[in-house]
Formats: sequence, structure tokens, C-alpha cells
Amino acid sequence: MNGFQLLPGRLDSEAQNDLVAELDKIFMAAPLFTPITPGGQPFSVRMTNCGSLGWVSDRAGYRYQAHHPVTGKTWPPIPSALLDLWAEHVDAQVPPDACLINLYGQGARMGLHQDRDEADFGFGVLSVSLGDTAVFRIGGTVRGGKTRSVRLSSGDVCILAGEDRLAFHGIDRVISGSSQLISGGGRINLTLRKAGPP
Ligand code: MD6
Ligand code: FE
Repeated sequence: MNGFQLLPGRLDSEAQNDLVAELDKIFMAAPLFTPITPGGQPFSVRMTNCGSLGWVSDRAGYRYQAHHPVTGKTWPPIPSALLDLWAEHVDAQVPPDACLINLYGQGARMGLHQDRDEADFGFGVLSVSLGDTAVFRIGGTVRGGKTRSVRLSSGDVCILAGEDRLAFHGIDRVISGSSQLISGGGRINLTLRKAGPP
């Protein structure tokens, strides 16, 4: 499996609601926090993680770590429905060890970036979108190259693998009011990764 793969409507509304219920429990165990870039700017999204490793960012840099930066506790486990998605679409032998959870409230976006803090780029990154539709932008592996825009709606799954594993990508904006899934509105993006060394 290679490149950028979009699976529109991969999760039906029942599966989406079940995931939101799981996420409500995760947010209690691992509260959302606002990360800071190494340069000191706050992100517009709030984040948390599940899995044995979680992605964090602060003045010291971007990294994966086993503990929540505020509570100091280990992250809660990855819901089994997400493990099943990974096994079906990314790797049936090696499970993901990290799931980054991003919450987009009013006006939140995500600048163009590469996901490159993982030990082995041979594993793809699988993303699940929930709630309001996002305008996703994806380009090539060189910053400043040609990009295209793709809408990610609630229940869509996309995968960056193979030649697109290090493609630049980001979220230009979220279309508020486009979904009723999340109470209070907004969008949640989950990205499953194999972050740690073998
Ligand atoms: C988002 N997604 O959808 C941001 N990363 O909110 C990502 O940054 C992303 O969609 C790696 C692979 C797929 C993604
Ligand atoms: Fe990313």
C-alpha cells in the first residue's frame, strides 16, 4: 500500500458515536492541553494522546513521551476499534503505539507540516476525522511545492504511507456547523502511529 489514501465514510454514524464516547473517557483520564511550539507560540488546536507513547511539543521541542505533560500520568490505552482499523489498513502484525488526538474549536487550524518524529517511516500514519468537515491540504515532500485541497468529513479515514509518508500537509480551516456529531461543535482528528523504535 502506497501514497495518500482516502477512505470516505469508512466509519458509519454508529461507529463515530461509539468513538466519541470512548474519547469522552480518554479526555477525563488525559485532559486536553494546549501545546507550545519550540519557538513559544501556542497551537490553535488542543491535544491529548492515547497509547504507550504520546506526541508533545514545548520549548524543548517535538517528541513522543510516555507521560502526559500536565498530569504526569501514562496515557490511556488506544480504543480497540482504532487498533482494528490500523490492522486492516496499515499493518496487521505491528500495532500502533501512539494516537494523537487533536481538537479543533472555533478558528483552529494546523499549518503545513511533515510527521517525522517517528522512529520508522516505513509505517504509515492513519487519520480518522470526526465532527465538522476540514479543508485538508496536501503537497509533496518538499516545502513550497504544489499542493491540493481535500475535504475530510466525519467518518473519513486517510492514510499517509509509502511515497507520501513524508508529504507536507495541514488543515486550512474547519467548516463550523457542518456536523452535529460533537456536542458544542468542532472537529476531532485522531492519528495512529507506530512512533517508537522496534
Ligand atoms: C488533521 N492531520 O487532520 C491533521 N498527519 O487534523 C494530520 O496532521 C495528519 O491527517 C498524518 C497523517 C494524516 C493526517
Ligand atoms: Fe500530520
